[in-house]
Amino acid sequence: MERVLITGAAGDIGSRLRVLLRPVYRELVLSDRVRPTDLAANETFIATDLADAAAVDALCSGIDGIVHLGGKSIEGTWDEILQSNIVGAYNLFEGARKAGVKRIVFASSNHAVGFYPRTTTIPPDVIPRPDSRYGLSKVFGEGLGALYAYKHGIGVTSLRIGNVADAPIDARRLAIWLSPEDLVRLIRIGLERPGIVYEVMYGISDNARAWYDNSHAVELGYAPESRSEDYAKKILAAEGKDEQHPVAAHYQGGPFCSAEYSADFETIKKNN
Ligand code: 15L
Repeated sequence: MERVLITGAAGDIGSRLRVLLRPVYRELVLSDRVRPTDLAANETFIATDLADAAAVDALCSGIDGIVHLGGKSIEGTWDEILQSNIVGAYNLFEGARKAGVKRIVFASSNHAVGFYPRTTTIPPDVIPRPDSRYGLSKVFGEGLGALYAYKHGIGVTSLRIGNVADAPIDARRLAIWLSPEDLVRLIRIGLERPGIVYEVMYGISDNARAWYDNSHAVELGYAPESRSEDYAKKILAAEGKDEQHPVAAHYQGGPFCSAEYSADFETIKKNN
């Protein structure tokens, strides 16, 4: 991997990642709508709207590996999600195929499977249960990954990312927190590990309260070094006593599950 493209490079995760990946790869090509103000000598910025297929084709030219963070990172209207995350991801995989890109790491999300209860521990091969239009777009992206891996030979890794931050910010995030340094470890497996065809890993650190069975990631060489439990005492002591929506409290996706909720929760809970 010499030239690595990061889409969504000016976003929260992208900004942290650039700093950590700069010393690892010879050149980082960064794309976003807004130009970062602090470009390093080995970073090139190309402003790109991911919904513009021709622009994405040009962006992918000469690239060895892609970290696809671009698009909307929270819930949005159908039109926003459609353009940014569905059309955008399709254009990206198509651009990569045409340009002969070898590897893609796709930033999926815990919200692709957000409707699993917090009382369950899920492996990567569960049936998707998206909790939002945003989560649904991540299921689509994972599907694209499998299609382009098996049909076109791009080595693809989908990372179902929990929450990337310097430290977990609340009780829910004690289960799903991912430190930026551990994110880099996962990305490097996706970009560099020999033999990757299509893999799904959970993007979490070494979290004692995790809702995910990430043993497959460990088999692939993941050795996380951050532990959310180190922050648990402080977080739980500071956690507000505010009443949580029962749907948000029950499911892993939290407030993404309770937003716009209109089902009969008690009946669903009883039958499933
Ligand atoms: C995500 O997928 C979002 O991108 C991020 O903003 C957080 O909301 C995170 O999930 C989460 O579940 O905490």
